[in-house]
Amino acid sequence: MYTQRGTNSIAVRLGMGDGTFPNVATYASGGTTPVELALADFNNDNKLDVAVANLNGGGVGILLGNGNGTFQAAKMIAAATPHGLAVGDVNGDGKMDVLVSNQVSAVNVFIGDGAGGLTAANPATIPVGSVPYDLALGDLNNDGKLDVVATNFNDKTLSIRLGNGNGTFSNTSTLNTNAGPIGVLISDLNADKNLDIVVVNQTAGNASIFLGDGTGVFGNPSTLNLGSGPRQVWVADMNRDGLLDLTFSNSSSSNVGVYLGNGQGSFTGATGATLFGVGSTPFGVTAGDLNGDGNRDLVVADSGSSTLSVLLATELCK
Ligand SMILES: [Ca+2]
Ligand SMILES: [Ca+2]
Ligand SMILES: [Ca+2]
Ligand SMILES: [Ca+2]
Repeated sequence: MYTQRGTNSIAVRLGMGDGTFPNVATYASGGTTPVELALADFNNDNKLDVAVANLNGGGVGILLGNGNGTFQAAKMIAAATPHGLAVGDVNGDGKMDVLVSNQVSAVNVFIGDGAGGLTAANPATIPVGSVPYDLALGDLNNDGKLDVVATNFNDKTLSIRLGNGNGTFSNTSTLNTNAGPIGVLISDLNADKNLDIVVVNQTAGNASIFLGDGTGVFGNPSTLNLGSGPRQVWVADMNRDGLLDLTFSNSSSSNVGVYLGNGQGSFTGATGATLFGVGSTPFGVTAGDLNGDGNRDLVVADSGSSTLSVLLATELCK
C-alpha cells in the first residue's frame, strides 16, 4: 500500500505470494497530496484500516478495511498540513489514536473512539521544533506509556516528548541531529530492551543513531553516512543472522542501501553499505518476505518515476 500524491489517492496491491503484485486498487485519500499512511484497526473489528495524511488539504483520512484487502471511502479528520503520521494507543484505552506532525511547529494528537472516529485531544497539540516532518511512537522510558519523537527539519533537532498515558505529553528534551532531519524510526538496535532512535538527515546525507538507556535519555548520536538526499530508513534482519540491519533510500541518487548490523547498534561493517539501483527519487522503503522463501525482500516507492521497485532477497544477499 502506498500514497499517490499526484492523483490524491492511495493504492493497494495484493501480493500473489511469488513476489508479484499484478493488480492495483486505488482509493481517494479524501484530500490533497497524500504523503504518509499507516495501517491499524481503528474500529476494533480485527480488520486493518488505514490512516492517510493529506499535506495540502483535507486533513487525515480514515479508510475502514473490509478485511479482504478492500477499503471503504475515507472519513476525514480536520488537520492543517499533516505530514508525518503515527498510530498507537496513547491513552491506554485499547483504542487506536493518531498523531500527525503539522510541518509548522507542532504534533497534533487525535484520540480514537474505537468505532473509527477520532477527535482532538486536550490539549490538541504538542509543541515541537521548526518544520516537523516526521514522527514516531514508542515507549522510550519503559513505563508502558507511548512516547513520541519528531524531526524538526529547520532546527536540525529531534524533539522527544514523553507520554503521560492519558493522551498528553510532557516537554522533555531536544536532541541535536545533523542538517535536514526528515525520517525517523524507533527500534531496539542493540537488543538491550531499550528503544533506540534513527534519524535520517536529508541535507547532511547521513543518519544520527541515538542509543537509549531506557529512561528516555539519549546521549550523543553516532553518525552513519547514507548517501545523496536520504529520505527514509527501515530496520529488519536482512541476512538472517538474528541481528537488525538498516535499509535506506537515497532520493537524489535513485538507489537504496543496506547496512548489515553488528547487534551493537552500529552498522559500519567491513564493506560499508551495499547499494541497489531503483526508480527515480525513492522515498519510502520497507522490508518483508514477498515470495515466501523466508528471506526479507524490499519494496521501494519511487516518487519521481511513479513506480515501485521490488528487490527480492536473492539479489540482496548474494
Ligand atoms: Ca477495522
Ligand atoms: Ca486510545
Ligand atoms: Ca513511555
Ligand atoms: Ca537499545
